[in-house]
Amino acid sequence: MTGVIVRSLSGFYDVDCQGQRLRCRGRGKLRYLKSKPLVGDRVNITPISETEGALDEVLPRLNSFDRPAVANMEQLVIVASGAVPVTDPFLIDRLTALAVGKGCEPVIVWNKWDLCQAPELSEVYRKAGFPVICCSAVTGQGIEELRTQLTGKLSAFTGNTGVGKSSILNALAPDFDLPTGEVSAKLGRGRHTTRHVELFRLPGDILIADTPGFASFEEERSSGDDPAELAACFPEFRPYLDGCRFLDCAHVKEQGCKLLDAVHAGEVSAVRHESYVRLYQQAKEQYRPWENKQR
Ligand SMILES: Nc1nc2c(ncn2[C@@H]2O[C@H](COP(=O)(O)OP(=O)(O)OP(=O)(O)O)[C@@H](O)[C@H]2O)c(=O)[nH]1
Ligand SMILES: [Mg+2]
Ligand SMILES: [Zn+2]
Repeated sequence: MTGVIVRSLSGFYDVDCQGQRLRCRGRGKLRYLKSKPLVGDRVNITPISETEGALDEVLPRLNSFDRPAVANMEQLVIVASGAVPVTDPFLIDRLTALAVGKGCEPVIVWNKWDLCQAPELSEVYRKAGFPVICCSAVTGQGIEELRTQLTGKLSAFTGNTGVGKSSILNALAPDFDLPTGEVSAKLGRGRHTTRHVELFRLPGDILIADTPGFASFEEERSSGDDPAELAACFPEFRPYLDGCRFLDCAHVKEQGCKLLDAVHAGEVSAVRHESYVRLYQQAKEQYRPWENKQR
């Protein structure tokens, strides 16, 4: 039987096979795999009883992420908030670049619209070409628009802790009643309420993973990818990447850079370019081509 891993718990995997859920133990040979099976992995299993099975094989992946730890994502739904905890645009830019680099479509969701609206920033991402949905898990605004965006796809929520990922899932499917946590206004950040990754099936062919959020103080390491490939992970930069004076232009501060011209002319967002420069510098420091890191 073929199914999808919906949850992983110390050595066991809950696998959804067309709506039937089986708890599977990984077979011995899985231990020799280089990477652990992840939520979202398509797997072959052998049923042992009505509720149990053995995980035989992980099928080839479309992509995989370390954080959130998921595989085969068609969409990465980046949940942001203008209210506490305020999302740093740099986090959004890092996640969009990560997703695009892995062939996964980023979607930006501005939640807590009832508390704080962020029209300028949402416009930045709309102009960059990403779907942007402004919503509120409390009033229900934008939730149906999000449902349409999720239909027919395998997606994962990500974003900083306390932005409302689990609350949005509850708004999409009120019978889930997932735990959500108060954001501590004093600290300006929430504790992680969601502690494991779990994939949920919703009516209308929606598969969506809830994941633990990022703490606002975390400085994430870059993925070790080639810095020269980073600019193309900002889709709106692509029309400007070929005409620079120098063939090896880093598009950071070089003379005759077409991308910088576009930033100065207001055609490309300066916020997005600043994030690019920061990510480029991190990637340059951490690039280790001789380690031949696997994606
Ligand atoms: N006013 C308002 N509050 C919201 C909204 N969405 C979530 N909240 C509140 O924000 C707090 C955090 O929500 P969670 O859903 O637990 O956030 P999370 O992103 O799942 O957090 P982690 O699981 O820790 O990553 C809760 O107190 C929610 O009630 C919203 O749209 N408007
Ligand atoms: Mg949560
Ligand atoms: Zn350039």
